[in-house]
Amino acid sequence: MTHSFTPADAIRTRFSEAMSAMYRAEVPLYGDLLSIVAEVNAQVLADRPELAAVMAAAGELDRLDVERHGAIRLGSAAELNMMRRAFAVMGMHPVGYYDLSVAGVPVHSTAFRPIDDAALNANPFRVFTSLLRLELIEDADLRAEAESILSTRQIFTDEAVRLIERAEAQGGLDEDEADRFVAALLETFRWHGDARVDAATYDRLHDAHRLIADVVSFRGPHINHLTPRTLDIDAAQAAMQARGIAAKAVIEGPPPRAVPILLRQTSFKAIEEGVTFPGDRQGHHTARFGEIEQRGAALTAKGRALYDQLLATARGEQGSQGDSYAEQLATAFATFPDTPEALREQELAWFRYDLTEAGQRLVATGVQPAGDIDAWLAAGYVRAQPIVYEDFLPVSAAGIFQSNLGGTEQRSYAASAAQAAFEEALGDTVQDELALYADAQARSMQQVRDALRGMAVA
Ligand code: OOG
Ligand code: NI
Repeated sequence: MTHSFTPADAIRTRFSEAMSAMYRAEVPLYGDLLSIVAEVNAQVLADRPELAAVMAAAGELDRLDVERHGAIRLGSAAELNMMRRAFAVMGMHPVGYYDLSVAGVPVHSTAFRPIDDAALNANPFRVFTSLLRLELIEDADLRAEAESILSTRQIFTDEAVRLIERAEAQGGLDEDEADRFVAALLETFRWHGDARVDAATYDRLHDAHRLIADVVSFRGPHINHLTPRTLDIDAAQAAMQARGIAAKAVIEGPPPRAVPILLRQTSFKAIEEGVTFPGDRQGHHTARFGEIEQRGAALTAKGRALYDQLLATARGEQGSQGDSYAEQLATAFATFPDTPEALREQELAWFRYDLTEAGQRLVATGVQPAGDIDAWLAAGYVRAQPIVYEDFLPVSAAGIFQSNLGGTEQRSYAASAAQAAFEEALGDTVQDELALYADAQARSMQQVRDALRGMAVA
């Protein structure tokens, strides 16, 4: 028997579209964010044809309109384990380990996302996935109670589990199975307003930490935001404010730059939702919010160390001379090189290499140019574009968690990364994002060398 399986990229796209339609219906603000981001992006591409050309050449223009990331928070190892298997059906794999306990949030996290170039360009849908760390709840009784509540929760429908198992056994899903899988898995991400715990339990969990109530009280890990990617977050934020949408005052991440790096994000407090507790008691809960982001160059370990150092400087000096945070950030980052050439020469960012038109013409002549990549760049046969950062930033994520938990509360936990425990729950290791970028860069260099060296020496 021959199978014709639906490509994982196609299942991921269907799922992200279904999620987007669901979230638009559940959180009206999300529709506003999409239209503002679409307008800003169209304007940026119209104003900057050179950027449009670069993105088109890199295959990145098409993905922009569909590009989203979401976030969920899980309650147990078993949930995380099954979630890994569900995402694998869609070609999404765990990348990176984020310890948020340092920021007073009792979770640790990974990002499920596609990893190879073609899959990223097809649809880079990612889900920041956090696991509650019950061991960080100090009150032993409350900890035991939360654990027991979660032990009886089933966040996946039987149909979803059946189709995950079938995909693993067969090596894929046919068209009909893929559609049923998407519909079944969507149930896990939906908002369920009927709490599994009574109002008094909710209050106790909430007093321990709002996030604990959010994870433990409900039937599933409702998707808490779905973020479109803008090419100009300052313009998008101004457009939001002009429409009266309350954005966070601060854009998380690096300051505005000529060559954007990493990730800049801002979030919007979204909705307070009605909750029905057993016995029909009514209450409310704030879980879901809006967020937009701008993505820039992925940094090498050296670039990232410089970024972390400058960010710490800016945060440490905040308010010291009456300057705003934006000013502190701009001052601190003045020393971070801001041209593609400097970022490449100083090995601060990762680059993808390809042939220019002159390089392609040279290949057609069959004449091999002397030297290596640097010489070919100088001669105009090859160009280097920064590789887009596909991951997250723990300091930004913590800021976003904090602002959307609805308060100024700060808890502190003894900082303790627990990657081994996380991976044990996951049932897999997380991939190292730096190794993925290094591979992408090395592959592109090899392709360029293969193209230019398979010929007679000039
Ligand atoms: C996740 C927050 C992290 C981001 O963009 O950094 C995140 C959460 O609030 O569950 O999505
Ligand atoms: Ni986010």
